Amino acid sequence: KPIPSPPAYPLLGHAGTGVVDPTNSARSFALLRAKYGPIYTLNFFGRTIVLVSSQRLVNELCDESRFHKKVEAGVLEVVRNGAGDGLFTAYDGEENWGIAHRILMPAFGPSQILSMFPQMLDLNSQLLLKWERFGPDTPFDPAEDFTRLAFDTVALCVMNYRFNSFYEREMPPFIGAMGRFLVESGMRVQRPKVVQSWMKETNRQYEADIKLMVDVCDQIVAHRKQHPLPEGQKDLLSLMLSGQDSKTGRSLTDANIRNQLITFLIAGHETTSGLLSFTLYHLLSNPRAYAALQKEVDTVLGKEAINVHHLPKLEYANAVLRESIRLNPPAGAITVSPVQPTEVLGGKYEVRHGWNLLIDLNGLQRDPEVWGEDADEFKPERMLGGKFEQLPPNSWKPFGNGARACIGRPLAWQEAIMMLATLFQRFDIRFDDPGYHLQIKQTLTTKPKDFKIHAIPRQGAR
Ligand code: MNH
Repeated sequence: KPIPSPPAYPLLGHAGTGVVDPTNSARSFALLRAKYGPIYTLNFFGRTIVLVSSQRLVNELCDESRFHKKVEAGVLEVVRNGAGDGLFTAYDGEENWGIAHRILMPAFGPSQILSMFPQMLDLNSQLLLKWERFGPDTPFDPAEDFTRLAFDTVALCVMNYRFNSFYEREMPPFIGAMGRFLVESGMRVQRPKVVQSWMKETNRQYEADIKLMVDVCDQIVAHRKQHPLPEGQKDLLSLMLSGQDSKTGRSLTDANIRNQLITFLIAGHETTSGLLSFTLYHLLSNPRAYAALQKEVDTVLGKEAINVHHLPKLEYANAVLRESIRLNPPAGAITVSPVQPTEVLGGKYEVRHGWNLLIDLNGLQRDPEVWGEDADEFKPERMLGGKFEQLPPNSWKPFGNGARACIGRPLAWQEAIMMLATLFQRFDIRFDDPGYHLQIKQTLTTKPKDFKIHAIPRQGAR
């Protein structure tokens, strides 16, 4: 059966039809799936992309014996201009992916993540102090300070390096360079090569942004070589510098280490900051959930300083994050392709090796067959009391799939739970503009746009 597809131009396909807005693809995909259903195809200059959004079809795409991650001919291939063969942009089966995965994976085990608690708390406190000191009259864009938090956290927890972003008015230069780099990488996917070669200034800026990111990472490595960690202390960077792969006996090359650092600095903060920002938006828009979270925080933390024993008791906070990332997954799509020359999806749609099959996470995580007619509503209760564990397989995939799923998930989750709980312990949060409607800012990932809040210290809070 042919896969549905919007009208296209000859040769160009859907390039130039404007069906996919590279500055808000989540919105474009929402319009397209409303019109063409849970599977449809797009074509850019002869390259085929299939968008898939129902749990029934995505469940097949998550079967790793049939489908693997695909980097080629999509935005990830362009992101390789900066992140090279780092974990996130490594090709399926690329040798350096296996070596780095085996060396670095153990650093993300449960006890390793718990041991990051003091460093996470250090940066968490910097945010709380800042908001407290600016006081209730100052409007904040939470995405900015959550970006500082997440960026400083990944650098401190995995590289023992301090960016000290909370002490600067401007965001760290790495973040600006990275944002421009990701936006331009997204534009390049849809742009013909000749047009690209004319865009001299854009291309110069792109190269300058890559160089800035490379320089920052080289500086982190140089700093470590001058100041080695104390005997017996280890972090992700020391594993990169001296770890040995148990299978091949090989270590990471200098070039690969640089790519991993860029990868961790990018992948490690954009999404976490998006998650926390969307979460505040949903809580402010849903006063019942807001009150339920505040009640849990008052019961579990009360006036105590947060510690590791509080974390597993923050069940409602956990459900709030799960529900927020369901409605607004900061990383909106993942791409796979058949391992065999052809596969048949849903018993009727033939797809071929080499095609890019995009799992539209916004669509998947709002599939009414799974989530019901109120799929678009924010209801943390659907993630509580064992309901999350009983969801149909592969209906909630904000961290990707299988071997290529997110390595930083437990780190991001602990950081987000800590931030949410301590924010609610210390502050009442209010919209700056009570009439605010959610708008999206997209780089490679998404965040709320022009969203501002006030943080009002709570009576009797610590
Ligand atoms: Mn993360 C892969 C989402 C936080 C480092 N991450 C992925 C993928 C998704 C994702 C989706 C799979 C991409 C793909 O299939 O192409 N990541 C998130 C989200 C958050 C997040 C929603 C926070 C919320 N990620 C983090 C943090 C780090 C990190 C924090 C680092 C500390 N992520 C990675 C790396 C990969 C990845 C590295 C690539 C893993 C691999 O392919 O081996």
